[in-house]
Amino acid sequence: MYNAQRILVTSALPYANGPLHIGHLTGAYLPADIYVRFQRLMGKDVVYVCGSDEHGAAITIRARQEGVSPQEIIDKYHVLFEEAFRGMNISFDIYHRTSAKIHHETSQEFFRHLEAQGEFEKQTSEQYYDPEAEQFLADRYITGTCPKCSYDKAYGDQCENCGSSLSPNELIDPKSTITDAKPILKETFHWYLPLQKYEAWLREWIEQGKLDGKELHDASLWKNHVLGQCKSWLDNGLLPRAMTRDLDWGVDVPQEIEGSDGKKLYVWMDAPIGYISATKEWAKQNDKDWKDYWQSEDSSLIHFIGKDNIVFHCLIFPAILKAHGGYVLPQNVPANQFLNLEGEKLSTSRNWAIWVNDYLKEWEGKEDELRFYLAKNMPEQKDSDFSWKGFQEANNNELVNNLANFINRVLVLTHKYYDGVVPEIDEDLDIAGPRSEDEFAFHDSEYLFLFDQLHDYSQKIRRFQFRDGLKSLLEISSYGNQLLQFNAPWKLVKEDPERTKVVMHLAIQYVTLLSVLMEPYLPQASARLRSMLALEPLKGQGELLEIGNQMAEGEHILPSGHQISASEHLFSRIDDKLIEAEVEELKAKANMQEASSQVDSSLPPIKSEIVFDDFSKIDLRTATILEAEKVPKTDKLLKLSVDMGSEQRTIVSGIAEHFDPADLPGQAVVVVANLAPRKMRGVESQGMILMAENEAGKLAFVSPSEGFAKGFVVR
Ligand code: B3M
Ligand code: ZN
Repeated sequence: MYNAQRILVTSALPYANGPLHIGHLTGAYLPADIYVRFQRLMGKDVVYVCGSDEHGAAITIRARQEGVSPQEIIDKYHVLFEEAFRGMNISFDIYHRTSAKIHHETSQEFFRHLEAQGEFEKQTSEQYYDPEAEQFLADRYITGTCPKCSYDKAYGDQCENCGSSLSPNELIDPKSTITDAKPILKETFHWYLPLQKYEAWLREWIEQGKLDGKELHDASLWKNHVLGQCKSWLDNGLLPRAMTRDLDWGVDVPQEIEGSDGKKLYVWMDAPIGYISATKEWAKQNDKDWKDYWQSEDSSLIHFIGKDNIVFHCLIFPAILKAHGGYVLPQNVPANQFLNLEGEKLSTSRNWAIWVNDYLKEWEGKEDELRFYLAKNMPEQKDSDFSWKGFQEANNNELVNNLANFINRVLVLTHKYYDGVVPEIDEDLDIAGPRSEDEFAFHDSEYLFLFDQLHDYSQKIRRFQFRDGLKSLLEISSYGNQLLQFNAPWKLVKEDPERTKVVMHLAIQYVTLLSVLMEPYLPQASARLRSMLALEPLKGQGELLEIGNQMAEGEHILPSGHQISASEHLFSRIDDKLIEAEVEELKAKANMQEASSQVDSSLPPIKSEIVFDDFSKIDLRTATILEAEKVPKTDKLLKLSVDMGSEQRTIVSGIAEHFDPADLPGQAVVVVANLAPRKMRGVESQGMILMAENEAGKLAFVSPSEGFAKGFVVR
C-alpha cells in the first residue's frame, strides 16, 4: 500500500562467487540503507532483508575454476560479504543465505503451489549440451558473441557489455565455458512460466500502478530507466520462461513432482524467494509474523537493485508472486545504473575495482567518508564515476570544510562563551541573516529555513533521490557557516552579547538537526556528534518524526540550559599522497591481472588443498640419467636407466617425442622413488621422472643444480 506503515526493504542478494566492489555497494546496498535508516527515524515499521545468493551457474563455475566444491565457494564469500556489509554499516535486520533449509523449503513450496495450480507449462526443447562435460549448458555455462552488440564474451542469459537479456540460442559462435567445446543440441524438458499470459496486468500495474482497478503504487515515482526497460520488454512481447534447469547444484524440484529427477529450480526463480525466506527467518528469531510484511495490504515492498536485475524484479518475480496469490507486489524498484571507476567500466576480470573488504582494511575508520562520496555520486539516473581525486575532494571540501567545520565552530564557541551550556535567549531579539534583504531578518525565519530543509530532505529520500537528500543536508551546514560568517559572533560577543546568544542558539539548533539528518548517510559521524551534544544515541525509533513535530510547534530541538560534552573534529583532511598511492595501486593491480591473464589462460587450476602428511608420503630423489633408448614399437616411450646414488633403476618415461635419447645421458633429474612399479610394454618401470610442461605442451626436466644429482632427498 502507498504510504504504508510497514515497509519491507530488500537489496539484491549478491552471488556468492566473488567479492563485492564499490559498484555493488552504491548500486543496491547503500541506497537501501539510507532509505531504511531514514524510515526508521520516521517511526516506520521497517524490515530490511538480504542474503547471499548461493545457487546458479555463477557459483558452480567459480568452484570448478578454483578446483573446490561449490559449498567451499559459498562459505568463503558469504563470510566476506557479512564482513563487508558490517564494516560499511549496512543495517540489515537479517543477512541470510539461500543454502539455508528454510529457503529450500520456501522455494519448493512456491514451486509446488504453482505446479498444483497449473501455472506452469511443461515443454520439451533442444538445448545446448556439452558432450565432453556431459552437461546441459544454461545461462553462464555458455558464452558467445552477443547478437546485439557483438561483444564476444556474452553469457547465455545476459550480455554484460550492453545489458541485454539473452537466451543461449541467440549467441553467435556458442562455446561451453566448462570445456571450450562447441556445444551440440540435445532434447530436454522444463517447467515454463507463461509470462505472455500476464502481460496485460503487468503492463497496467507497471505503467499505471493499478491492479484490478485498485491503486497500488505511484507510478510517477518509478525511475524512467526502470519503466523504460519494462516497457521495452512488454512491447517486444513476453515469452514463456523456463523455471527449471538441468544442474546438480541448487534447489531441487520437489521430489513428488513427476520428472523432477536431476532438475533444479532456475536460480532466478529461487533467489527472489530468498527475500521471503529471509523474512521468515527474521520473524522466527524476533517473534514476528512474516505475513504482516508479505501478505498484508498495509505493507510496502521496495526492491533495491542494480539495473541488470530490472526485468527479474519488475516482471518475472511479480508474475511469480501474483501467480502464487496472496502476496504484495513491489511498491517501487529504484534500480541504480552503474558506477565507473576512474573513467572506465568496473571489471572483476580486469581487476579494475575497489573491493569493499580491501577498502575496509586500508581505510579503517573512514567508512562514512566512502558512504558520503558514493551517495553524493550515486548512479541514480545515469552511470556515474568514482575517482580517487573526487573522493579526496568530497572529503576535504564538503565533509571537512563545510560540515565538520561548521559543527566544530559551533561547539567550540559554545564551550568558549557559555561553558558548553545552550544559552537562554530573548525570543524577541532579531538577528541578521545572509539571506535577508533587510538588515535584520526575523530570527524565526532562520529557524523556519531549518524546517524547510528537513521537509525537503525527507521528500527527496522518500522519492529515492539520495543525492539530493544529501544536498539538502549540506545546505544546512553551508548556510550555517554563512550565518556565522555574517554575524561574526567572535566580534559580536563583545559588542552585543545578547544578540550573540541568539546567533549561537540558532546555530546549535542547526547542529542538533544535523546530528539526526546525518544518521542515514553518515551513521558513525552522527553517533559521535550525538555524544558530543550529550544526546541519546539514535535508535531509529521515530526520532526525526518527533523533531519534525517539535519544530512544527515552534519548539526548539535543543533547549536552553542543555549541557553539551567535549567536542572534536568529525572529519579530517585526506592527503594527496594517500590518493596518489591508491591510483598507483589500482593501476598496478590491473596491470598484474593483465600480465597474469596472458600467461594463465591455458594453465590448469591449482588442485585442491592437501595436508603436509599427504605430501610427505611422496619420496622424491635426485638422480642422473645413465642411458636412454626407445622402447621398440612405441612412439612415446623411452627406457631410461638412472643412477640414484645407492642404486640404479629402470624407468619408462613418455618423453620420446620431446628428446633425442642420445642427448640424455648425464641429465640431472628428480625421481618419484617410492611409486609402485608398473609394467609398460613389457618393461617394468621403477619410478617416475618429474617434468614441467608449458602452455604449448613442451616438456623440460626439473633438475637439481650441479653436483646435486646423486640420490639426495628432495623436500
Ligand atoms: N544474485 C544477481 C546479481 O548479483 C543476483 C541477484 C539476485 S536478487 C534476488 O547480479
Ligand atoms: Zn551485448
